Amino acid sequence: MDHAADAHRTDLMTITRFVLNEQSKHPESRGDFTILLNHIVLGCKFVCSAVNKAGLAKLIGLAGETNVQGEEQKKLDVLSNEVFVKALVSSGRTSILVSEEDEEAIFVEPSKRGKYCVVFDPLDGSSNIDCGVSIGTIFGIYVVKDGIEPALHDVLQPGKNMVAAGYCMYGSSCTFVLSTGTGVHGFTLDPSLGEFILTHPDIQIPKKGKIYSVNEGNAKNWDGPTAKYVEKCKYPTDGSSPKSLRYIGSMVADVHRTLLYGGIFLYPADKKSPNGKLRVLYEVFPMSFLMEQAGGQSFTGKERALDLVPNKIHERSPIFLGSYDDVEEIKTLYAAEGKK
Ligand code: AHM
Ligand code: MG
Repeated sequence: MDHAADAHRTDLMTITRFVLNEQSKHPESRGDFTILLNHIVLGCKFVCSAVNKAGLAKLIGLAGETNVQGEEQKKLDVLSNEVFVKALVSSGRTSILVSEEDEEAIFVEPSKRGKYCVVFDPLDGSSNIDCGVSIGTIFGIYVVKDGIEPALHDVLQPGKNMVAAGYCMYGSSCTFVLSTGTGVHGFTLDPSLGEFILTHPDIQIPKKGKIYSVNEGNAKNWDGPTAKYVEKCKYPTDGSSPKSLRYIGSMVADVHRTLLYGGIFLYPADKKSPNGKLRVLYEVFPMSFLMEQAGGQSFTGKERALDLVPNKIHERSPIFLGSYDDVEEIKTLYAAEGKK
């Protein structure tokens, strides 16, 4: 019998244990964050199970269609949103929720309020569900200002004010990636235990990568610096090898690969979408927070992404994120353009 392996199995670092350890470094903490995170994790487990069963359960149908029982079918993104909203409200630790699925911010009723605001995309990349591509949940967490009635300005804050951010990827395994501002840590769902186990402690993105990731179908509408950068990826002028192109079209999967293997992910502005496509609060900020915590960078074409101050909850921004050196290159191209 392999006693070493056995000993390991009895000492699993679950996500709750990990967060409790972090919390013990702050004696003033009352465990609110651990409770909030447990509710987010519960939502992710629910969505993971629903995504895995989607084909079988015919959950893929359009919202508004009826199933054989005559009940209205819910699309997975609608279902996921309901799950997260209910989980977050019932945690008793939130005051404001911003979801990609809801036009307006949700203000939690006073009796259930807590000190956190959560911004989230319950099921990003959901247009990929039908073909089984990895999709995910993205979230960021702010703290409301003490003693003041929660208001929209509590969530219209720059990304650098987030206290935590993460995503859960529903792929060949279910992976939860989290940062509370002390590095980036990855957990994998052990389906037999129903627990996320620490499998990727302290993720560091390679300083330079060999992959670029962008929807090149938009190339004819790109601006000069983006076009130049992608040209350099394909035809490097410094004697290095061309980069490989990988684009899934599902942000969580593209960013997860970028975090682990290095490289750059771009969703730039173009003539048709001058602000790009991705949403500042629950796509750009959480992923930028993770990139910086892993030693990478994130840039909007104008500034550090986490410095941006959103004016609207569903605002969009161009985004370039990934390995430090790769993002540095695109920053240089935009700086040169600015001097023209
Ligand atoms: P969604 O929030 O409507 O799912 O759209 C966001 C997704 C991201 O996951 C992905 O990075 C991007 O859209 C892909 O866009 P495109 O199809 O334009 O390349
Ligand atoms: Mg989305």
